[in-house]
Amino acid sequence: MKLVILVALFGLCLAQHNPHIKHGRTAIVHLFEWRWADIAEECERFLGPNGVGGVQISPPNEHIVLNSPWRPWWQRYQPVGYNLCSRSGSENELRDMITRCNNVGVNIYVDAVINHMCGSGLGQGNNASCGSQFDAGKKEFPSIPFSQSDFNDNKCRTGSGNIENYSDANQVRDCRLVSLLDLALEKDYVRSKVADFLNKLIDMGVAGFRVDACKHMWPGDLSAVYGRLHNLSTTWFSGGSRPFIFQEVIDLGGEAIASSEYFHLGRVTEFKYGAKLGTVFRKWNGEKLFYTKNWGEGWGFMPNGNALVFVDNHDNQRGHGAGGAAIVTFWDSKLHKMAVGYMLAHPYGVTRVMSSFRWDRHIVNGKDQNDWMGPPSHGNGSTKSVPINPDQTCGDGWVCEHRWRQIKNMVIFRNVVNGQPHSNWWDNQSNQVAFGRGDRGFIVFNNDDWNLDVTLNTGMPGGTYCDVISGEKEGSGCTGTQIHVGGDGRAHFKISNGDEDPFVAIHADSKL
Ligand code: QV4
Ligand code: CA
Repeated sequence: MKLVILVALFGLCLAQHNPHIKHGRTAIVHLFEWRWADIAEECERFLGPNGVGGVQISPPNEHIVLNSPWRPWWQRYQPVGYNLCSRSGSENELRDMITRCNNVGVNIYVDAVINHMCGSGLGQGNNASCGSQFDAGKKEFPSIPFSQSDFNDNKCRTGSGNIENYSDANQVRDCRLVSLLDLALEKDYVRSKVADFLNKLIDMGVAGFRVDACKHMWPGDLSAVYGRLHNLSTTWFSGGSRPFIFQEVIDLGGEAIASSEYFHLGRVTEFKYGAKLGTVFRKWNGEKLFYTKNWGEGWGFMPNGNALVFVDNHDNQRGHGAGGAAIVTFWDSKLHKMAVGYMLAHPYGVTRVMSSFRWDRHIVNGKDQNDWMGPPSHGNGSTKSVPINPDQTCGDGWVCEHRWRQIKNMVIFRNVVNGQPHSNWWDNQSNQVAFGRGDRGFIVFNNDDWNLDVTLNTGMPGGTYCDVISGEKEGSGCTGTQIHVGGDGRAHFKISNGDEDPFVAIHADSKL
């Protein structure tokens, strides 16, 4: 009996770690600041057909609208209510998107901002994305409603009311993060309002949540909120499925709060991953790609079953959050393709691909003066839709990394090798490495300043394969380099360090 209860409890805990991705798919893409109508189209025309497992969407609830700076992307991290109406669209558009994406096997994960409401500063005005009334000065948000006693100020012990010292766990959780009004999640009332908001989304068909700013919330409070969440909708998920939870906790070490405090509640963002991988591909601090032979837990990252990994995110691609200049973004496209390729080929973690918009980057003394700039928009501040060019790339300032051939094909690679072990490692004791995934896939990188010319054991069945980086299989042909694997599994690889994409990848489905 005791054992049964233990097993049941264990199962409950692990449940929120499962992304419930459909049809053996594996990767999530963050369509940062996209409109719901565009995401619905993208699910049907691209994500479903190309095996993308899910989309992380921007916060769907009502947020402040700012004039100075003008419509920054970060206004959406300042909620003023839980009506599902935002810069990305209306509740009806949101519902339509969730339905259409689920229908083509693509999950939706919601960015949930539940630690706080908007900033306390009156200078920000009182414009809301759907016109709801609120008064930040009086801490009143009548559309929910939240009022003064639903906030933490009485608990915070700093002079400014803001978080001043990250080595004091109490202030990190009970004081305001950059002046954002901090919710009293210890109150049953606040928990129930937050849970109602998330449950409405679950009932609409979302598969889970990226929970924002978890470092700033007590694990016990989060546990109470998660415990109130419904199971996923049985229209698209099997009965008894718990929502997937991945929690944003930035832990590069050296602070009072560790990501491990959140492991039992769901997955956690592993920020060391992108910071280290960026350093390795940039060859900074004497790092070499061959040191990644034990990539993952061997590098001091969290246990595989807890990790949500990414090369860059919407914060650190523009200098917010953590990771600094080491982070590799679309601005360094050559390195970015390699780093994302490495991540998608490697078995560690649940992977998330960033899909960005371009902005007028203007770095002065290491700081981007335009790190606030919002998505491509019309004169009235409304977000532009995403046009698709004839060559399948995106226009109007949308970068669409997820559509780049090399990244798209590595998402497919990850699906094809899913469940296979990391195998047949090779390196040149420098920045040329190769590894396979059982007998289902093999990848070779040349990040040295000289050519690679070597015969390797791929572990793959003999035959001719199409490299999915320089091209891809089209019908019975190959638009890229062909790789001949002998009956003994060995193949010859030549990669010039001058190539735009100095890496090669083959997998079971790219066999000609
Ligand atoms: C400023 C001052 C305050 C001052 C206040 C006065 O900094 O000291 O008291 O004015 O009004 C914006 C501005 C910020 C401003 C604040 C309130 O940048 O200068 O305060 O608004 O008006 C995003 C942005 C933030 C932005 C916030 C709210 O990154 O710049 O703040 O949205 O709009 C830590 C956390 C981690 C966090 C990371 C960025 O542990 O959780 O910082 N990451 C998540 C999100 C992130 C988001 C938030 C958390 C907050 O990924 O995008 O912050 O929801 O590491
Ligand atoms: Ca808090």
